[in-house]
Amino acid sequence: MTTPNKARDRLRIAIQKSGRMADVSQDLLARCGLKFRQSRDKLFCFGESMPIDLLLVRDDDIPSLIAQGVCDLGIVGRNVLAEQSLAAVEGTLPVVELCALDNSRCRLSIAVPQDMDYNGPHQLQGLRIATSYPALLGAWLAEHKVEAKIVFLAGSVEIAPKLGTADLICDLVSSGATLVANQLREAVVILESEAVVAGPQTVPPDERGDLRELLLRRIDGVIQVRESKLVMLHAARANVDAIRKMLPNGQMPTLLPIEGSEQVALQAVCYGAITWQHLEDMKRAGASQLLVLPVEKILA
Ligand code: PRT
Ligand code: ZN
Repeated sequence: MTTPNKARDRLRIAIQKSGRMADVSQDLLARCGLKFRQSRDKLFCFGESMPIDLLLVRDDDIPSLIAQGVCDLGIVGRNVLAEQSLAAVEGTLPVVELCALDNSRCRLSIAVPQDMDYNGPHQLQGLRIATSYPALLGAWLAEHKVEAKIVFLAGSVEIAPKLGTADLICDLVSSGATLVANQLREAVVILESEAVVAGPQTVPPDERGDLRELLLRRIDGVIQVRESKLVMLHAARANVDAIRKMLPNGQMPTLLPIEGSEQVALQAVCYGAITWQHLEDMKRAGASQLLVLPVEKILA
């Protein structure tokens, strides 16, 4: 593997090899137009369409691979990035969140036994809390001036209260089913998490820096496209202002004359859902020939 000191001209991205974020990460990069050829050991993917390669690893290794300069970017849960940033090793590059991806959503929460009434952080004083996130939990306890014992567990945190090794837990929650199955109740959310693109704060001053910026712009385009629609309609010029105000998060519309008509054609990219109600309101305001189309690519 290339050492951080040796110049590298290809961008390298770390993503999860297998697990909850593996498929969504591969899918996002494919939507950015990247194609890869996988090595036989299935750990390295060579970029065929652009000089961008992939390293397939455990999610916990992603922040440190970036901090050591082995990878330039990574896709990882904010929970993992935030935990490791608090516990970062001196002399390594600070790794920051560059863009949120709105998938793999979960929250890091303190959960108490179902029969415990939780009415504030002070109640946790002197208790034992099992977690895989000691740095984030420690920071939260310090912020709330609570002295509790942190019991570190790498996995199966939710069974600690049953086993008697802790009084409560601080773990990731998504649907809440795991907590219910273990007679626990979510009391406080200490971090809202989702998948993020992580990287060093500073952009390398070479081709890798340009590639990183290009890829981040494409990722931004892919995220915008998910929720965007192209709205097209006809209207009298006098009604355009009123109709424009009804477009949900609409960008400045393009107006085009219609040959042989007093009316104009309006088209605008809108972010967020366009409901039947939106269309009916626009029709009442004078719009006709309304069309709502999916957007495939955006490059702002
Ligand atoms: O092997 P590797 O180390 O790469 O994977 P991993 O086992 O550490 O991670 P993985 O694949 O389980 O999760 C990767 C990332 O997905 C996490 O770091 C989070 O950012 C995100 N994510 C989203 C979740 C969940 N939802 C989630 N529900 N990670 C874990 N869980 C677990 C949680 O720990 C608990 O055990 O699911 C259980 C709770 O789920 P509910 O639905 O019952 O509430
Ligand atoms: Zn992991």
